[in-house]
Amino acid sequence: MSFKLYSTSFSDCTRRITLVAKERNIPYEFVPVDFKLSEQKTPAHLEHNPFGQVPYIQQDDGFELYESRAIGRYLATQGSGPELIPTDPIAYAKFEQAASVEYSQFDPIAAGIATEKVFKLRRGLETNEERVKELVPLLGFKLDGYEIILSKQKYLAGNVRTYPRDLYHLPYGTIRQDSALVVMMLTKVCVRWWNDISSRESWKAVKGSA
Ligand SMILES: N[C@@H](CCC(=O)N[C@@H](CS)C(=O)NCC(=O)O)C(=O)O
Repeated sequence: MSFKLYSTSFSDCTRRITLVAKERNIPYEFVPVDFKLSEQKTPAHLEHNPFGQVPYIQQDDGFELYESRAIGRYLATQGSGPELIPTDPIAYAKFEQAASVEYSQFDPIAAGIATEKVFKLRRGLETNEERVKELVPLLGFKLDGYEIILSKQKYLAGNVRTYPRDLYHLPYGTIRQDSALVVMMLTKVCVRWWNDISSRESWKAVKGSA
């Protein structure tokens, strides 16, 4: 199996895909989408991603998929390598629980901080420090919950292996080395968990680019 990955090199959501592809030894071809030309908003692009965003993937047989988490989940079932999604119903239920934690507890706040501290600067806009001051304690409360979970088990979904949901924290968790987010992650969350997931070879391979 292989696929074409349509995105930009600075897309953080895209790294959810590339790190799962590395975990599962799946080759891909990167096809750049030019944001400077707003290529992601053209009718041709909307045919592939109706929200005018990246990433999306395309296989030789015509199969296409957008939404980075869904793509990562699909890729986790392809290729070869460590089992990333459990088949046992109880373990799978825990996987879904961890998925929900990443998506609904962590991501909205992490994305808000990333928007203020990184994405706005890329667009030549100023960080709203007041907003950051509101968001950072909120992230802190969420990470208190992580401490409780991770003091009882190795990963968010249990003790077995590293599921995509752990790995999906990496793009926003490391978005800028000096960002408040990283400091929060390293001081509040179980450092063992963070060191474990961020030292994966898959992450080392993709963290600098898509
Ligand atoms: N939920 C989507 C979010 C996609 C998204 O936010 N993509 C960003 C890049 S990481 C983008 O295309 N931004 C440009 C735009 O919205 O015009 C996913 O996970 O794939």
